[in-house]
Amino acid sequence: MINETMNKAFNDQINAELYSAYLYLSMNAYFEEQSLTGFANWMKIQVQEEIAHAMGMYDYLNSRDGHIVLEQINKPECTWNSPLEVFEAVLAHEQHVTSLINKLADVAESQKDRAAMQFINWYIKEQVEEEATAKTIVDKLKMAGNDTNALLLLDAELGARTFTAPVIG
Ligand code: OFO
Repeated sequence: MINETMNKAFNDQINAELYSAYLYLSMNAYFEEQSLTGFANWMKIQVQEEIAHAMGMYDYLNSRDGHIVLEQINKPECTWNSPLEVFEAVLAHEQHVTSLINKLADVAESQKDRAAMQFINWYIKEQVEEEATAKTIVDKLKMAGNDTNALLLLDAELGARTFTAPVIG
């Protein structure tokens, strides 16, 4: 059975992952409105990824005989001035999530919960990928600058993204 401190830390992170899904859904709406369907597709898949991250912890907490408490999800940002601004916000958000996952790992360590430490390792690795992906898109958007053709090429590239359910843990 998981202890109360660890249980609470997982519940908080489930909320943070669901907030990430909500934020990316808001970004999906922004791109849909701009008719940048490839960027919109990328965001929709990111929503699915974040829900999978939340559900990974949800299932884990249940498997450890924990107690799930679902809190209110905050309203996400909904206005941006450019695709670059959106992806700079994605990168900043993922850096923030990395710090949250590191704090979750600190709790597991302080509670000497070795099983949780091992489980959280998957998320630590995932955050490296999350930040790297966002950074690559930020860099490409900077390269594209005001070139509409370059933007549409990137839109086509992001439109090819598909969802594969992650195997967590
Ligand atoms: Fe769940 O990794 Fe992004 O936020």
